[in-house]
Amino acid sequence: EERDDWWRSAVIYQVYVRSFADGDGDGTGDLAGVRARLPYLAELGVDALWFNPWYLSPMVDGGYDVTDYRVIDPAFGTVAEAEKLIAEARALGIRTIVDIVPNHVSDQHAWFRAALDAGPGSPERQLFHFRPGRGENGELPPNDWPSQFSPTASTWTRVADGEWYLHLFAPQQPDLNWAHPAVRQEHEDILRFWFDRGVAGVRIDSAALLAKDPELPDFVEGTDPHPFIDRDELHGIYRSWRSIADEYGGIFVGEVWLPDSERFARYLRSDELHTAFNLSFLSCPWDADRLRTVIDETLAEHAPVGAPATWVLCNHDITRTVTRYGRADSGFSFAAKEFGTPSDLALGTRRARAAALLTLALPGSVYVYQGEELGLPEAEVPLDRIQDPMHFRSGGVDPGRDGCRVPLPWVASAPYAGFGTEAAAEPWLPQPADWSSYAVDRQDRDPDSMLALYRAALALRRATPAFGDGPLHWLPAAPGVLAFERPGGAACVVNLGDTPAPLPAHRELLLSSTPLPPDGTLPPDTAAWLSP
Ligand code: TEU
Repeated sequence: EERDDWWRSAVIYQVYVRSFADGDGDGTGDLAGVRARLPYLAELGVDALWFNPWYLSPMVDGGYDVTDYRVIDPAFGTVAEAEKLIAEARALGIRTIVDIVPNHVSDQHAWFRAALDAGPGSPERQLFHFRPGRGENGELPPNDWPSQFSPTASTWTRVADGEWYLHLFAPQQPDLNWAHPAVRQEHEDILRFWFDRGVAGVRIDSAALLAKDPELPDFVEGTDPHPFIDRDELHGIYRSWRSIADEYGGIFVGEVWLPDSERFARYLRSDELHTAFNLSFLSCPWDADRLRTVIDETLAEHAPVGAPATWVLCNHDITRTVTRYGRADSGFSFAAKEFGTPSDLALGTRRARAAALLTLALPGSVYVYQGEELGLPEAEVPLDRIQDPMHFRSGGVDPGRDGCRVPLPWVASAPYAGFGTEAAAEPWLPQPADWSSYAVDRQDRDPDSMLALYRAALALRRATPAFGDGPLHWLPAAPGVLAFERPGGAACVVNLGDTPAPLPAHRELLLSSTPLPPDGTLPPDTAAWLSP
């Protein structure tokens, strides 16, 4: 059945192509690997796939450094193959969302190479932020903006002729000048290029960073407007993008990291973005009061603009959920990298199972990051194998984000846990020794596995449309317990306390995150879905 508001309640699976499945055996995931696993994704029961950038790229930042938006990186496949994938997924009822990175391009992009060649004062340089340096000989960067990858790294790099260019991320990711009409035109054409190829939606990378104060002033804490975050010019850009999406019935999800909920909601006005990631669970500890506050605030900020909330437990930038929830501070510091003892991981896994049922019962749409359905922990990547530019920008202090990007385990008995073909090369990032214990084929046969839980929950969510977009009604509950009801009366109860909690009476159990005792109580770190 076709619904044009599918996105208001969708479960969207995030595919980090490089690490999903390797179809040609070169050690890197690819479109052939995804196509071969479409039946797996259909059986899992997701509504859409969001693909991290799959375009031509030197992969300095895992593809967030794009050389050409109209070409698929040859390590992944071709545009013709992407079109096949989009159509095959659609035939299984799965929509496709692509990732557009408008803030910057690769330093290998034709525009940047031309800008380097053309020199100071040229029209080619106007497409970026080139400036002379400060100091007597221009030897100091034009301003003091800190890098998004590390507070101690600069956002400026000097080129041979003495000018500097701005890059909020790595030096290989020069920022585009969004005040230039050609930059706007090019991105509108790119949107059409992918909508014409059948995609249902677009994720907008770093969506609040594109616009810059043209004076590029030093950053003074508390300055309003901020010189490069959340500037008003952005809303005009997204309004014109929206009119393009509307021609195709396509949708947007913005990566809008903003602490201020009113400012965040402005991106969700009816003529701008359909949705934006609500990333508040990523920095919220496993605590009933704190989670309830986050849920209430999230729903309150979305309500006035009529946009559905999105729920995110994990993504390719964040320490994996079971590792976060296994920590003494239970998830508070998503960027910290401690890997946890086996008993931390057991606790984290238990909580991640409960968190899955919690998010899947909340109003709105839910994002599931590949491997979350397998309960993968954050992997410890040996220092000499780390590839993430965040690690290098921080001078080696931050291990970076590779630990959540390790290639997936598919077949326990196969080399490299079946990430690739029979005689495949070693995966681009090494897998931990126990990776095969998480393999899909093993979990497939185990009714108590994380995979079995996700399959059951997604099937039940489909059969219970009230678990999607719509109102939420809190039920009375013991301290440390969250209990709420959705339209039609289905309920979700989560025990975040350390003693068993009574379950509401006169309801039938639909699903629990771990098996329940016969005495009708809900053990600590457990969630249950109950019938009306
Ligand atoms: O991330 C944007 C962003 O703000 C990141 O710096 C984020 O704060 C950090 O990763 C948190 O640990 C997006 C992409 O999701 C990320 O993978 C890219 O590296 C980045 O943009 C640059 O394109």
